[in-house]
Amino acid sequence: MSSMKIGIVCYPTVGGSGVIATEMAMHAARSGHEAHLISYQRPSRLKRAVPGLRCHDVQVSAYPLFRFPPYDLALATRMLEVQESEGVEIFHVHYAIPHAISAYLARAMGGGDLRFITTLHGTDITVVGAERAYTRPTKFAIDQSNAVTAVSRYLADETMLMFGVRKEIEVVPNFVDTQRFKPGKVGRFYEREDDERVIVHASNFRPVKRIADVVRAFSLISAKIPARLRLAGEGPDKEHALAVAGDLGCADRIEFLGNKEDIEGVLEDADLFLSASESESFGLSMLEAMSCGVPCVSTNVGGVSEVLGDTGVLTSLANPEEMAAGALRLLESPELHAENGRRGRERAESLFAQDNVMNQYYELYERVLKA
Ligand code: GMT
Repeated sequence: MSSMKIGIVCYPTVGGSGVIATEMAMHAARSGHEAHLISYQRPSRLKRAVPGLRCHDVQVSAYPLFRFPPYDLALATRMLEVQESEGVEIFHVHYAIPHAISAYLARAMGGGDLRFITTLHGTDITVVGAERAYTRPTKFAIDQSNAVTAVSRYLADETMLMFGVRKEIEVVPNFVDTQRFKPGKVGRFYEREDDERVIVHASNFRPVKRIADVVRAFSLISAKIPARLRLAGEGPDKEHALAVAGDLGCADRIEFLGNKEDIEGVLEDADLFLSASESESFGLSMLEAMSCGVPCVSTNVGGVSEVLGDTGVLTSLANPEEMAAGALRLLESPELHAENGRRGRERAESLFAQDNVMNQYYELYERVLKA
C-alpha cells in the first residue's frame, strides 16, 4: 500500500465519533501515511504529538452581526487550504452535519476535484438528521460523498430507510486498540480479597443514555450484593443521576469520575459494564469494556447486539429490574462471568481490532482515489 495524505475532520470532544476519528489519524500516521486532523480545537483523545500527524484549527469569526457564527463555511475554507498547502489527497469526515456539507462546499470552491468519504456515527442520522432543518442537507451530503460508511448494519439500514438514499452505505465497524484496552492485572472479583463488585458506566450523560436507569439498576444490584458504581464522563444528566441516587439511598456507593484520560484504567478494574441507552448505533465504550474482558449488560437497541454478539446480557429498554437481574446472574456466577469476559475479549480481538478495521478504511481510500 502506498503512502497517502489523509485529511480527517471531526468533533474534538470525548464523544465516540471524535475518539474514533482521532484514533484513525494516529493509526494512519503510525502506518506511514500523512494525517491532517481538522477541527475547531485539538481533539481530547490526542494526548501527545505523533510524528506524521498535524492538527489544523478552524477559526470562526466572532463578527457581532453573527448570532450563529457560520462554522461550516470556515471549515470548508480550512479544508480547501489544507488540501492546497499540504496536498491532501482524500478527506474522511466523521459525523454528517455539517462536516460532509463543508466538504462538498470545499470541493465546489476548489474546482471539483476534492474527494471525501463520510462516516455516519449515529446521532447525526437518528437525532440531528431527523430534524426538519437538517434532513435535506444530510441526504444531499450523503449523495455527494465519494463513499459513505456507517458504523453498524443497523445504522446503514436506518439511514437508507430514513432518507431513501440509493447510494451504497458500507458497514465498517468501530474498532478498539486491544493492546491498550486489555484485561487488568488486579483480576476480577472472584480473584480478589474483597468481594465488592465494581460496576462501570461511561458516557456523555445525555438523556439518550438514560443514566437514571443505570442508577436504578445499580440500586437493585447493591441491595443484593456488595457493589460500587463508577460513573465516568460528564454531561447534562449528572445532577439527575445524583438526585435519583439520593432518593434510592445508594449515593454513598456511587463515584463520579468525570472525564477520565485513562479510561482503560477504569475499565480494567471493573467487574461489569452497564448501559441503559435508548438509542446506540454502536456503543464504543462497551467495545472497550469487552476488550478489557469486562462483561456488559446493555439495553438491546440499535447496533448494540452487533457489538456484543452472544457475550454479556441484552435487556429490554427502560427496565432496570431486568437489567439488575442480568447483572446479578453474571456477578453471582464466577464461571458465567469468566466465560462472558473471555468471549467478549475474543470477539473484540477477532472482529474489532484496530489494525483490521483500519485496513478496511485504507482499502476504501485507495478505491476512491482510483475511481
Ligand atoms: O451520541 C453520542 O453518544 C455521541 C456520538 C458521537 O458523535 O460520538 O456517538 C455515536 O457515535 C459513536 C461512535 O461511532 C457510537 O459508538 C455511539 O453509539 C453513537 N451514539 C448513538 O447512536 C446515540
